[in-house]
Amino acid sequence: MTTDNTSLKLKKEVPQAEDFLPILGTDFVELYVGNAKQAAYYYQHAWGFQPVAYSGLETGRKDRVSYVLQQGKIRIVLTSPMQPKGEINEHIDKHGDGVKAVALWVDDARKSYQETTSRGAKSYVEPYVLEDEHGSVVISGIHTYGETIHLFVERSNYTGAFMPGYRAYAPLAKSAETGLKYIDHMVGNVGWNEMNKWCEFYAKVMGFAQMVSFDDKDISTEYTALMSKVMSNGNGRIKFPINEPAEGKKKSQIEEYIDFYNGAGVQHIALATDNIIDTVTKLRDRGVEFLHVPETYYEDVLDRVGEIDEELEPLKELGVLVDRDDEGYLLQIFTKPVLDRPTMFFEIIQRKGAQSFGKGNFKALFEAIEREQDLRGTLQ
Ligand code: TYF
Ligand code: FE
Repeated sequence: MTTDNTSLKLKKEVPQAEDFLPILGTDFVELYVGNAKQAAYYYQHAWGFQPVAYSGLETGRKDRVSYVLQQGKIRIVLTSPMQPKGEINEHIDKHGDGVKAVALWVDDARKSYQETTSRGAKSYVEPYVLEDEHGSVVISGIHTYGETIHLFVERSNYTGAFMPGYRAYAPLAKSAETGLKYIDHMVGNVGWNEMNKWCEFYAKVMGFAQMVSFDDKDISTEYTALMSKVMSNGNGRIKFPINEPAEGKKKSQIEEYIDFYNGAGVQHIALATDNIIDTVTKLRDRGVEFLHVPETYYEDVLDRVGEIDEELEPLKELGVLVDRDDEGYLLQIFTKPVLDRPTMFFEIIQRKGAQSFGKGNFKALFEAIEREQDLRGTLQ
């Protein structure tokens, strides 16, 4: 007879089915924007991203321009059209500035394409090879929610700065980094009753597993509600929460997003730091706007989360939220939308053991978002 404990242990030791889509990490996030030159300035001087590479007229590319920026392991690509019509113009026309591609770093872009399309993924681009004197990069791509895509990027044979077709980008002035290290998670907003469909897509087509699920009872305020499930890949490096709106007295933030983005898309990108007070102080000094949390949040926060390493005063001053789970605690804060449309925003997160998403903060956070919606007149 085995006890419950041993059977649990045994279960863990049974080898898992092989991961058919091993992912090494996020390779880059590409935004389609109206004016890449000025967006690059914003991400460099407000956020502390560093210039990496450039592609445009000077590199022989006449239809589009791209700036590649990096901070820690976070790489962003800002792309604008240089001609009328075409995919990029249509994307911007419909959505405003927003994330087009979440590119995943893989060992084998051909196999990634084969494994996902054979499981039902819709092809965006078949595998192709780019080459220059620094080697070669293989890229393939599939569609996900809305008009968002996943690219698979294989770069083990490449030693250049970014990719063939790019050259060094050396702007006149640089700004210091703000302590951002890696992408912790990227969240998608999808339409009414579409959350399960997209979670099944990540499970079936990409081999992800569900980490957590929040229903409208977990995530509701007096006025609005939403539902959310977190999908994660085999090695846990990639975490994609998916949100859908839920019925409430007033319009939820997810509906507001879908209205202004004209469909499903990336809602927020969570960037990790190992010193949230320092990072947020720097970002705020450079003009990045964060959601305001009422002082009352801090009256009982330590009763809720227990002892933490940080002093409460600077957290309160900046509006940083704290939550605890059985593995540790986390600190997080959310920017206001970084575009004129109330669509995409960023989260800054510092994990101190906790691997969860701040469930204990949902109410305070969603009330803060509702106050912003109210100012915009979109909380009807
Ligand atoms: O990613 C998360 O789950 C947390 C909380 O619309 C959250 O950052 C969830 C939904 C949402 C905004 C934040
Ligand atoms: Fe988040």
